[in-house]
Amino acid sequence: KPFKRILMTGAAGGLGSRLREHLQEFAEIVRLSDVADLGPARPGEEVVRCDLADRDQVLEMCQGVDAILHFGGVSTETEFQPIMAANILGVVNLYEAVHKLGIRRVVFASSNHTMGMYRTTEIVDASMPTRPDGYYGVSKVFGESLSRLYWDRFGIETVCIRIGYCFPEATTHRQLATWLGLDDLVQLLRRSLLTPRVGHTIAFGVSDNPGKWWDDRHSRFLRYQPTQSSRPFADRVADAVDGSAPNEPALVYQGGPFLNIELKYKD
Ligand code: NAI
Ligand code: 15L
Repeated sequence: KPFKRILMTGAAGGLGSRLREHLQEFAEIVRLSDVADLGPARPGEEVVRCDLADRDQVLEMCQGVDAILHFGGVSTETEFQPIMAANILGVVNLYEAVHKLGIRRVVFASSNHTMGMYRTTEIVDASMPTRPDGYYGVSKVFGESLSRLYWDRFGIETVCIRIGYCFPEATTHRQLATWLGLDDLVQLLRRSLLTPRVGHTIAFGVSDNPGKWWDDRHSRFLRYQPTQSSRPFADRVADAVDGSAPNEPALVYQGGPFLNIELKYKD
């Protein structure tokens, strides 16, 4: 196997639990971590409870690890405090540990909400300025930027995957454009972990959907070739009336429904 031990943060989450059985191909030991309960370790696994906001716990979690899939954190737009703790302080703690321990590569679950203020009529590529649509998007931009710093100063490699909509089914027009199938996500992780030199790369986590908004010209060297598409969901979605006026922010901007969530410092 390519690695002795890899770590996945956020392993109790939606993506973490769907990915769990697919991680064995990457390493002899898969260390799963979350602040939430993960149940008992299965063969080939280790389970570590860790709050990303706790610097000492993060250092401990990263001991003995060869590469990291960083999926832990707040995954939606909400009040700033928990985003700051898990996504901003959390990623600072993670990269500090990565540097101290000499870990060479990270795959960071970034998000399409780093550019949610582009319009749905625009095609976005990785060289365009970020345009986050809320605190959550800003926290992902922070992670992308911090990982860039650690590449430029210390040569630690990161692939930031701006994930679209990675759930089993697409049920809205926006989800048809942004959908990412699980097999395609696994392929992206494989290419991100195994491509010899990735430096600091921003890739788009999207399947081969008709009408997608993102152009992967800057990450083509990863040789990610999606084998899935949202096309099979299109018939069901075609007639769906979502009740929104065409000029509503949720339809105008790529960030979609996150545009309807108020910016909240605290509830
Ligand atoms: P999720 O919310 O189901 O899972 C996130 C996990 O992180 C949870 O198990 C949670 O307990 C853990 N977590 C939260 N705060 C933490 C903390 N302070 N310390 C340690 N762990 C903490 O989210 P999901 O859907 O599994 O997404 C995984 C990652 O991928 C997230 O970083 C999310 O932002 C990103 N992503 C997911 C997309 C999707 O379509 N599912 C789209 C774009 C990005
Ligand atoms: C995200 O970043 C979220 O983590 C996920 O739950 C979805 O809301 C997705 O974006 C999306 O844009 O649909």
